[in-house]
Amino acid sequence: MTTTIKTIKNSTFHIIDDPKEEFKQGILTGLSKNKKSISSKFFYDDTGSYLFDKLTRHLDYYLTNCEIEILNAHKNTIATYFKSQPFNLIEFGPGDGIKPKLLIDCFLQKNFKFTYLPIDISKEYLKNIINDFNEKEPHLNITAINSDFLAGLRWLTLTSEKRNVLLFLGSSIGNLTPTETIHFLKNIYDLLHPGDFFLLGFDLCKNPDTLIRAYNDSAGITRAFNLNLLQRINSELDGNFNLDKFEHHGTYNVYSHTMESYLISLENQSIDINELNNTFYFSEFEPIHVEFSHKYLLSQIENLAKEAGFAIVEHFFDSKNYFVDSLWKK
Ligand code: AVI
Repeated sequence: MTTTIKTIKNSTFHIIDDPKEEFKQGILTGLSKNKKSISSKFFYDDTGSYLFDKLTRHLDYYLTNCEIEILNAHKNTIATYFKSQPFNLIEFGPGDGIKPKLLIDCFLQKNFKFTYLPIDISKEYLKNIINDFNEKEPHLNITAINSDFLAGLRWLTLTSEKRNVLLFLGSSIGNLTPTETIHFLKNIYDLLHPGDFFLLGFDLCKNPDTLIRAYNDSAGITRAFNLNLLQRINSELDGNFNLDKFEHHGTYNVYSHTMESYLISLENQSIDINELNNTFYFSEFEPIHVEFSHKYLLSQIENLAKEAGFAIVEHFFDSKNYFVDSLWKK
């Protein structure tokens, strides 16, 4: 067993050399707009990550359970595609590691020769995942890559000739805008080698009531997760948001197939953010857009694969057809 953490810095891609500066700029730009917005990438400080992990265990947020069901039911079939040669099992944003562990256990049982390479911008997340796997899977080779997803993938594909199997689970692709999505997929296609695989999670279109429940869960975890953005501004940028004066609102756009999340100001108020040397004015019921979560038709997924250059190998569904893990090949 070997375990390493590599930190990659590479100017070709957007590397976050200074996360605090990026956060400052993001908040300043987003709150200065006519229609205020904050990028959902800022959700994941320690509290945000903790709340998201908690949400994934709540029944209303069906996505995680569906994907766990898919991986459990289809891991042996998925494995048949990778059995022939040693490979790198790369993962973008491994989260709490429960989902990759299902595949990893299966591959280890089959004596596949592979190294697990989680890529994440958070060193803390990577350390946790390494400790967890070292304890539970002492025979697993891990090289954790502390970097932006694309820079990490670029480093890896430049330094290794092995076949790559890239995992991007959990439907995080749905948090990008349509333009960002195709740009991201094309970048991945360019970086992978011919013959490499890409297993990608997508949340499918379904009854809007189910969606609304998932993004307005009965335990209020999503609400706390979204409001934590304001708390993060208070603590990191010396802001004075009163969280009781904003409400979470999750709604489904039936035309774009998108869950949209907003924080809505409950009164006219002005907020000082001292580290930005700025005061922001909110009128009563003014929204801050904080997240898109796109839902997909299978035909849209197939079009995305095609437009990015990938061939579709197989789709793996859960029993309710709520979610799909789609296996693509370069
Ligand atoms: C990380 N991402 C896939 C989640 C989603 O479903 O869009 C983030 C989330 N936002 C609210 N609930 C969960």
